Amino acid sequence: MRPTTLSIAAFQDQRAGTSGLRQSVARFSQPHYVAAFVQAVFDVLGHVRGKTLLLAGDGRYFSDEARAIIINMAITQGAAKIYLGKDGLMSTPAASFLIRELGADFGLLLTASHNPGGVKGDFGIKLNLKHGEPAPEAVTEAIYQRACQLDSYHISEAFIMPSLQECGHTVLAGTEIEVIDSCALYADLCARLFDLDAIAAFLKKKPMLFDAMHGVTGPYALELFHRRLGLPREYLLNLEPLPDFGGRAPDPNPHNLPDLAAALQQYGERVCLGAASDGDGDRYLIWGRDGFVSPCDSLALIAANAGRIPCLRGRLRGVARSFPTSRALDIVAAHLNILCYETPTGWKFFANLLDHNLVQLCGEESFGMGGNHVREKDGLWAILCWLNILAVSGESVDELLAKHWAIFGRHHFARFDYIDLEPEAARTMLEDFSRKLDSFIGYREGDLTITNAGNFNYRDPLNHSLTPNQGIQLLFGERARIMCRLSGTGTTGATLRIYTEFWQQDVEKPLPKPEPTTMLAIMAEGMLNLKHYCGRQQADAIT
Ligand code: VG1
Ligand code: CO
Repeated sequence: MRPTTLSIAAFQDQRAGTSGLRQSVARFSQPHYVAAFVQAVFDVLGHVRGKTLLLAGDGRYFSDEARAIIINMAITQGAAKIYLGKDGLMSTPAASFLIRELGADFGLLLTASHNPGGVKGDFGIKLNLKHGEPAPEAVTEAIYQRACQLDSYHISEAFIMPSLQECGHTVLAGTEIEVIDSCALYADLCARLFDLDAIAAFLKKKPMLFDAMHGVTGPYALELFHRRLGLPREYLLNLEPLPDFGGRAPDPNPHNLPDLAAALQQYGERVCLGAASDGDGDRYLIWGRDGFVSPCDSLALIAANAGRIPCLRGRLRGVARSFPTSRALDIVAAHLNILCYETPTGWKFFANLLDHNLVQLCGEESFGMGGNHVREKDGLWAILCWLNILAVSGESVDELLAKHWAIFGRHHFARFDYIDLEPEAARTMLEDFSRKLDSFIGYREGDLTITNAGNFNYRDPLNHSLTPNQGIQLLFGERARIMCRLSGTGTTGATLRIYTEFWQQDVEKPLPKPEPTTMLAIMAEGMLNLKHYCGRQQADAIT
């Protein structure tokens, strides 16, 4: 290896969004783009000399190229050690776990999560710090500022990439490289958190279907569900990680899961549920006989049934949800007499609460849930929570939900996405809306009245840092809510998300007509003046 310093013109677009830096593959593959971002990361973290770095990833297109650049730069700049997943694969939750477990200083995760992959898809890099937590905004902002100024980086010529096909150690130019089987280590962790014997016995009677969506969880599912829990292979779908995820976005919502839907039809009553996870393994979906479980309900139900899950039993002191996630969780928390924290969208805001053990369970409406075993949401962990409850309760997914709603009422929830809006128009629309919010207080629609309206600003209860303007919400007392914000994970145009929630306190009574979540979204479109600003009348996707 021959160290060299390359001069570059700085990139001005390396600001991380909700979860890491995400751009199209076309942008990421510009000469020096990855290297410039990585140099900015190393500079902001001090330096990489003598440090241990963990490199994870979901196997998407462009991972090999990016990984080679990062390893080369880390070795050139004197890293002590680099951990890598076998075949270059490591899920986001496994990376979060292993950064802490193995004592790495930080991790770089090569993933754009649920975004599509392939030559025409997206690529991304997430940065996680030494507790395994996603880098907070102060750090990602400093990296962006550094990248805007960067005029050179350090790399070597004649670098030969080590093989990732076998686990083991090598030393390259003074840096130790260790390839690990993260699937086995992750499954060992799960064995400490859940009653795997009870789950295995249950799955023998009533198997589940799992769709890995050609993302990173395929090998984890083989290790955990097949080898350790004895689930026959035929129940595991789309296990092979593919660079383009088989051509579909690896986003586990029912629209993207035709194979799982068909298998659920085929197996009918013979399976207990259908499940799936996203590209990098931090999200999950649970599909019962009556349809998929709303992630907001799932979170609330897991909190209410914590006593049936070994890692949560007797441990819940607090719970947290992102602000657009329904208040189904709040009702359960009040019932359990524990605190419920409300944070902005994105897992990084939960990390501090988890680190200080203020919360032991958190979740988001976007199919994300996790506990304090790691500092990321964890798709397979969420699925195991459900399986553990099913195994000990003897009830089905739909029976459990029906019971839950009978006790706590049902928070109907829907998310409406308006994709590829003109970014300037979308921003102006939200700014103008936010200035008018006061005028909506007192507005009535049927028997719902707006009681409060404002921007969602978050103050971290521990370090007291303020994160302002994370979205807008309109409250109809406890009964309903409208939330809206712009997505921070897209790579083209702007995506507006409108979220609506309606609490049906007594599920015996019929829902009002028209259907409240749709009615509230139509109301929000009107208040935002969406058609006027963005020329749109209808959502592109409803979940
Ligand atoms: C989306 C979700 C958010 C999630 C984020 C990262 O962000 O809404 O809840 O934390 O993706 O998830 P946004 O800004 O597009 O709404 V993942 O699985 O992409 O790491
Ligand atoms: Co993800």
